Amino acid sequence: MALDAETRAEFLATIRRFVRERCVPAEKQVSETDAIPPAIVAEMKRLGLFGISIPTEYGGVGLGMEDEALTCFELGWTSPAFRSVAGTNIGIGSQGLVMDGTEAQKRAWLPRIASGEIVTSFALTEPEAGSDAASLRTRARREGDHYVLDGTKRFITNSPQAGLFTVMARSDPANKGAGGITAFLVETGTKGLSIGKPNKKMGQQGAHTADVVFEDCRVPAANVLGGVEGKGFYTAMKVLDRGRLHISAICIGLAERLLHEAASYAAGRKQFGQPIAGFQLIQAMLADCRTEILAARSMVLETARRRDRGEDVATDAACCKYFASEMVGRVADRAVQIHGGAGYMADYAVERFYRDARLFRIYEGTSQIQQIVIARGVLKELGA
Ligand code: COS
Repeated sequence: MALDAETRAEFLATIRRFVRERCVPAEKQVSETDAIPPAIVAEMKRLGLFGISIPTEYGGVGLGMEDEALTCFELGWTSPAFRSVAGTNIGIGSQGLVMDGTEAQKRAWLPRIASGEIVTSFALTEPEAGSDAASLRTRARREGDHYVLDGTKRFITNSPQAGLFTVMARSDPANKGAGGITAFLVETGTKGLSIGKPNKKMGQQGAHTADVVFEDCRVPAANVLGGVEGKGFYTAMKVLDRGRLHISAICIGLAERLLHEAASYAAGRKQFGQPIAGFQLIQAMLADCRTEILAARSMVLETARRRDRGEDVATDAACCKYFASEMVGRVADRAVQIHGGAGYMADYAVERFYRDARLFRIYEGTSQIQQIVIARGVLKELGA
């Protein structure tokens, strides 16, 4: 559903105010304590941020992809950890249910996900199955009206906080490919499910990942996502297609913030008797940032609008993720360069964002996976 122009403007202004007045001043604290202040999380729930992508009939805000992208441009202006708190509820944690869940599953879970009462996680990656997601080894063995899950999932975002996992597991051992994989809804507290210690990461402090381990974990057959075996990989791919647009939009918000930091610094910092913003080599870097941000922004909005019209945008979502995540890396690099020695110091936001931005080229599909998806799309269009 697209918001009308007035509601959209009001909603975006509210998110902008929240990000700039509440999140930005807390960035340093979040980085140092590796935690988002509970009052900020509570405010995010009150603003509906956990449920922006969930249909209104299940208690969400029901934004279309274009409106979600515009919201992400605002959210991206601050440390990515703030986005991450609600990110799995908005994206990979909830969208399998939204797209392929049964009516009963949607009614049971989506309202609590939308309100932020429970956090959801998406458990696909494994120690031996990252980019090659279809090679996953977690097994699901049918026993009467249950399945028994065994295996380990790795780097699972928000798993230490999660109340519900969408777990991709191989239910048909004879089928080593995509068709042998089923998605399960597994509640925290289920016997045989345990969460490892949170990983120590390069950046994005305040956002947490950990291993999720299944040992003889009995899950009711009613928790097969969509009620049908063998559909889990396809659900995961559709969820990732959508997630790639969401992440692209976050990259753009962060790139805009980085450019703001770099331009402000350049305007104030004097060398050779004048602000460095007066030097053309600095100006070239600012110009390159602005141009690339505009390109990424245009790509994402156009692709989001096409998705809202019901078009298949899998290839173009990969183009967006590829370009926007690489773009924010270049922008972060230039922002540090413009800051000179100060940019290497933890006192400046760009030092932190430089590390934070590195993840965008990796999660929800590396740049190399996006290239593969794009190239396959091009060849498919050709009928090759
Ligand atoms: N939507 C729906 N179905 C899709 C799809 C999509 N976007 N992409 C692939 N499929 C289907 C294919 O049509 C194929 O169907 P059939 O079994 O009927 O033939 C099946 O899924 C397998 O597809 P494919 O042969 O292309 O799978 P591959 O093993 O070659 O891998 C990639 C495909 C590499 C694209 C996939 O493994 C991938 O996206 N990897 C990255 C995973 C990732 O992003 N991980 C990040 C961590 S999760 S946050």
